[in-house]
Amino acid sequence: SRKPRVAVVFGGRSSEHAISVVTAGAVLNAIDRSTYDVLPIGITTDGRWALTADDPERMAITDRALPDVGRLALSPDGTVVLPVDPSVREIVYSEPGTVPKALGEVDVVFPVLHGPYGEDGTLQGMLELSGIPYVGAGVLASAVGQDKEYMKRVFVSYGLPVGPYEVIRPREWAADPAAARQRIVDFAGEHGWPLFVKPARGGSSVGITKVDDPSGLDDALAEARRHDPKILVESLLRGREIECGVLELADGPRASVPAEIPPVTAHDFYDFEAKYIDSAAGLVPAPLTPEETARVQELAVRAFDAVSCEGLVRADFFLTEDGEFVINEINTMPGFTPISMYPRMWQESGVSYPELIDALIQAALRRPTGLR
Ligand code: G1L
Repeated sequence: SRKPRVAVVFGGRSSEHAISVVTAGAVLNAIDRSTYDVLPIGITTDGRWALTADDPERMAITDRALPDVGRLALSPDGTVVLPVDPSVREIVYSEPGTVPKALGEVDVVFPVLHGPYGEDGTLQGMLELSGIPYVGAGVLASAVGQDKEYMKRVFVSYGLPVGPYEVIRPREWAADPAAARQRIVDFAGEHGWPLFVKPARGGSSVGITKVDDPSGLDDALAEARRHDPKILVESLLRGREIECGVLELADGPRASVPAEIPPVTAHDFYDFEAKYIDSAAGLVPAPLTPEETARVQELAVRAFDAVSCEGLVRADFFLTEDGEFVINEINTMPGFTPISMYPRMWQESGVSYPELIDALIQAALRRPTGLR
């Protein structure tokens, strides 16, 4: 029988467009071509979908520039939209907000997209409506995974330990910003400074400020509000940063060997460049006792189940000075180049990068469309 056709969808209207292109290049490089037919579909920064050349070399960072879909969809002289995969007869380059017909000819979508319209459940909803299976979290888990407030509420209701936090909703801010600000000052009075002020939604670390005392609060709130009208405030949890990967196998979700992110000196916290680019800094496996390892693995699988994740999740924890794990967040689309933490944790657990890609596609193909 013919090979399943996998559409790798990447790029998109995100500030992390280039990271997505680089990641998709790594996936195209590693995916087993004797098992799968592959269709690379890039989304330009203005939201057009294009069938791009299956050419991972053009998707890497070079000394001249970061890769982007706009250029990939053009022939090397920059003029013509590239010829499509010969087996696809129909249109490839679509208007913003529409989907190329090429998607109708795929068996499974492998989304490699960051943030809004990519990992927030909207793409997943479009694929549900189209009846096309896809790798990774579904609509609800994707949306919960993009909202730090609801993520915590779900964790709490499933008995997972979370740190102290406060939310400022858009309407509260509009009605009385001074009262909202005072609520944060009172929170700090109870839990101590510094605070982290974050946009409540959106996956990356943009718009996050560490605030050491009340004098920095107004700027931090303004900065977070540039990215999201809903704000989340957390107190600093002192302790070690431990991550654990979860992968859905045929017999259920399994936890990887955990990793430790060493404290960073150059940055105030592990920012998004560090997260995606220099993740080689993480220690795999984390130096933990067997009991600590078992505990964090149990909590990671519980977080996967709490949010009804599918396929994979990276769960991020603090190991506090009194030896307790506190869950910070989950990521339904973690950094995914071969040197990113999630693939490295699985490598250390005996699952290579190509095997990981295969396991994720198999999980997507096993799963029924519709309610599950
Ligand atoms: F499809 C998977 F496997 F679920 C998947 C897709 C995308 C895992 C991880 C990612 N990661 C990314 O797309 C990104 C973090 C590179 C966003 Cl740009």
